[in-house]
Amino acid sequence: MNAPIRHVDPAQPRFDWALEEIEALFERPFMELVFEAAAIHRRWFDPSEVQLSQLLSVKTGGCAENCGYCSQSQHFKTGVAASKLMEADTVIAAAAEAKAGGAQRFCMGAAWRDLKDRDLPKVAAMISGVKALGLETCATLGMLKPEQAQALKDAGLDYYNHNLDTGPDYYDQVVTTRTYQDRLDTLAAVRDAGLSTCCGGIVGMGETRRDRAGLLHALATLPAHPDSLPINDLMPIPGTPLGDSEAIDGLEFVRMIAVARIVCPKAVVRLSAGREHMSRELQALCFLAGANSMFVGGKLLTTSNPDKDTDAALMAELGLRPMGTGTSASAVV
Ligand code: SAM
Ligand code: DTB
Ligand code: SF4
Repeated sequence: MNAPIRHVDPAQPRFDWALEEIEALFERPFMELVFEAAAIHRRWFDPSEVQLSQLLSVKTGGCAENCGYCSQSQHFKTGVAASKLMEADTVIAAAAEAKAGGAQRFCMGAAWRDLKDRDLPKVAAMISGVKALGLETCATLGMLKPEQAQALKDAGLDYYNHNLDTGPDYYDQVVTTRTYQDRLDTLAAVRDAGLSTCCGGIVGMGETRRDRAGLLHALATLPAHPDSLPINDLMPIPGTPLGDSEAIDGLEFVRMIAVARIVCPKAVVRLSAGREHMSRELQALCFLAGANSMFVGGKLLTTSNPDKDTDAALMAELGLRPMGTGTSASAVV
């Protein structure tokens, strides 16, 4: 007797991806890949909706880590001056401005290797204040201990961003002051505290397609897929080891978005850093291939991002609107 045919729904999340399967997705004919990603996108999301986050660097520069892409590492001369942790009131005022500009989530970033307990009260005050404005809250503060993750949750934190950055085999070419396992441990603490996870990486750092597949494999085989999955195109920073990296081909970037959408079908995939250098057409292809989030406001952490009017025009032209509002982009952004 023949074995029964198993109908596998490609839109259902899977956690048993093999690296080779993900590599095979990258190898698919471009049009087929984008079509499949777009179809999966439509199974879980309204494809006209885009989630809008805004960043603020609440503690800039002087970081002890040596991430080869980063303007804020104390190991490299990048011209970014180190500053102290901002006052909570100043951060809350910036968040109110971001909300008025159309942001839905406010993400506070600190150039720290890890969160120190002495900074927790001030960070908790920022989070509570931003949450009280009616914004979703996100923070990215480096490594966390389980009890710190819980304290952030108690303060009103919704999301914690902690990226795996690249595939495990390429990781030590990018950073040597921490391990992949360190990142995975913090992500476990974040999940265990009941926080939503924001986890992705960077492309355009000289990695191979296999490394890019390796990053998506690591993400898709986590105990829970990231809720938000940022794909950053490297913002090359003069003075860093990766400052002269060759830019990734635009269509290869779209493949990265499409494969992310397929392997983590329910994640909100963010077209993150690097939009400043992308044409409208390339961004449109990314949204078609399953991206449904972006950073708004003219600045990321230390580098620039398209301004409010440019993004409002882009969203209007593409018929996109802020997620969950049912309102046209021009009315909100
Ligand atoms: N220090 C914390 C950490 O590394 O987890 C939080 C801030 S860090 C700047 C957040 C993330 O921004 C990094 O993990 C990296 O993925 C991304 N990033 C940093 N510099 C970048 C660059 N030049 N281009 C693209 N993405 C970048
Ligand atoms: C993420 O994945 N990208 C954001 C956020 N998480 C913290 C940061 C992008 C930083 C780009 C370089 C800069 O502005 O310094
Ligand atoms: Fe520090 Fe984060 Fe920059 Fe790495 S990416 S040097 S941990 S601020």
